[in-house]
Amino acid sequence: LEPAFQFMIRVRLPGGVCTPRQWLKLDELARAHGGETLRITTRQTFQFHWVLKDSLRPIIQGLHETLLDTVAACGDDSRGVMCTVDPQSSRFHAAVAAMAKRVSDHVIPKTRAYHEIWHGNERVAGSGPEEPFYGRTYMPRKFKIGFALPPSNDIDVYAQDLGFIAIAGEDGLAGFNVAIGGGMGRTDQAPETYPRLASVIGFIPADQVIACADAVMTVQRDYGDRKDRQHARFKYTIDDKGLDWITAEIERTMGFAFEPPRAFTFTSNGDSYGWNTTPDGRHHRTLIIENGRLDLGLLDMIRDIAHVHRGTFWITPNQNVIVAGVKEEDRPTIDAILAEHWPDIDNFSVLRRNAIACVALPTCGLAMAESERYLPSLLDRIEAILAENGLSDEPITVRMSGCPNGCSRPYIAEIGLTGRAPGKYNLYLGGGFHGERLNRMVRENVGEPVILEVLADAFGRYAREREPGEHFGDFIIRAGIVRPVTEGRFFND
Ligand code: SRM
Ligand code: SF4
Repeated sequence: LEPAFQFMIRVRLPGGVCTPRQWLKLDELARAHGGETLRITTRQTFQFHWVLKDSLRPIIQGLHETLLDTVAACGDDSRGVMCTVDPQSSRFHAAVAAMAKRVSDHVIPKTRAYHEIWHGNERVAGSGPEEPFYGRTYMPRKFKIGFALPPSNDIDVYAQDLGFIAIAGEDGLAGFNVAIGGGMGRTDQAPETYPRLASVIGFIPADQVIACADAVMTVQRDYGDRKDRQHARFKYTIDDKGLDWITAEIERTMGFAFEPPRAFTFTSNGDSYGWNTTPDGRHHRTLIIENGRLDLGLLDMIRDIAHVHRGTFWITPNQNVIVAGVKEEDRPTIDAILAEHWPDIDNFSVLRRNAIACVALPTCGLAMAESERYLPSLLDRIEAILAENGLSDEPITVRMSGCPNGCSRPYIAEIGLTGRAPGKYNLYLGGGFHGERLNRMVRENVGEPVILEVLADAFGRYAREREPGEHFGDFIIRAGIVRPVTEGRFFND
């Protein structure tokens, strides 16, 4: 008798855009084979958990019926390509989302093995093991690409190996600033590992995106560390070789030089909640999905919406769902469905709206502590302290991960928590509100009482001493509560 192995399946969904038909298929598969739950991830896609071996093929074949796949959702290759979905930034959304899809299709492995294994396709001549870009050895490590549309930095562009920041011109989209070398993962007690913010190295016209992605990935493919996996991400290649050297090598591979970076401003890395209307007259309704976990109640609600919705769904990097592209006349129908299933759907505190937790226990094999299942109750207590200090309306970013890998991008949160042991976390403060600054550890391996005590002190001072409009993370730095981390390699100093 074979053990009942269970698997996680991650869908490839470039830019987080999904049609109602695809949603209905995902819903059906989750109910039939995924433990009646679906998980929205921090990279704008879906994960099925609790999948038994016999269910792998039905899920992958079911996804294929609606043109979805799981290619390169994991592995040493280019992962899911992200794209800003915040409706406040949607002037170029359609164009840039299409570009994210194009880049994703371009950078995924071209092997036919996936189709042979999961769809029973015959091997055909030329479908051998050699990959045109990845060769036999693929990338040294995972590689992450994302497109940001200022003023929203919802994708956390500084956490991407390769980030493109859209720049408007007089007649539309001019091109992109290119940022390289972001990453979050680190290991406790291993100071040679650290999170790093991506460095902006220049500007490229919009029609050079594929050439640039190819060149950047080529440089990491050829120079990344293939001996030590803990040191194999692009961020370490850049710090080892030097940013100037890497930039020159990318330019040499592309065959042209970057222009100087152009001006841009980010204001937030969160989502815009409720209804938002874009200049094209379309309406977009953000639904808060706490920690991205869709239980049966939420699945029922969104299934009802998917049956009548004539636009698309956008999955946000903050693990929420936007019912996007709704016509004026369809708004009442969507509102009626929401009211029927969840009358107080918007009743989330400002703190909770800006909070993210990774999956962690019970499904993540690397988890050292709870995250998704614990953060909601910790937030109850933090909300109470904020209320005592008159700070309930202050947006403050909180991110929890069950281990130092940082799947919730905790090292750029104003309050970051990473699991060390059951009930114990490292506490970090001082990250930038829109993801522009790393935070720093203020307490190591502590439980809830210490976390709350440190936060109560910091909130008290923030309430008394902050300047108008000053974000919590900025205050923590200005007040000298923590020293700023100027570069990733100094994170552990
Ligand atoms: Fe992650 C590994 C979940 C986004 C850094 N991540 C894992 C695994 C697959 C555990 C494993 O290897 O066995 C987790 C599966 C847990 C489960 O039960 O589902 C896992 N990562 C997730 C998700 C689902 C978290 C979430 O709650 O949404 C996110 C899926 C994203 C997606 O759709 O592709 C997720 N992971 C991230 C991010 C955020 C991002 O990419 O923007 C990061 C930090 C950015 C980065 O890569 O530096 C991240 N995950 C890691 C790492 C550390 C990598 C490193 O450089 O050290 C690992 C461990 C590893 O690769 O060895 C990891
Ligand atoms: Fe698992 Fe750690 Fe990622 Fe959380 S941060 S999902 S515990 S690997």
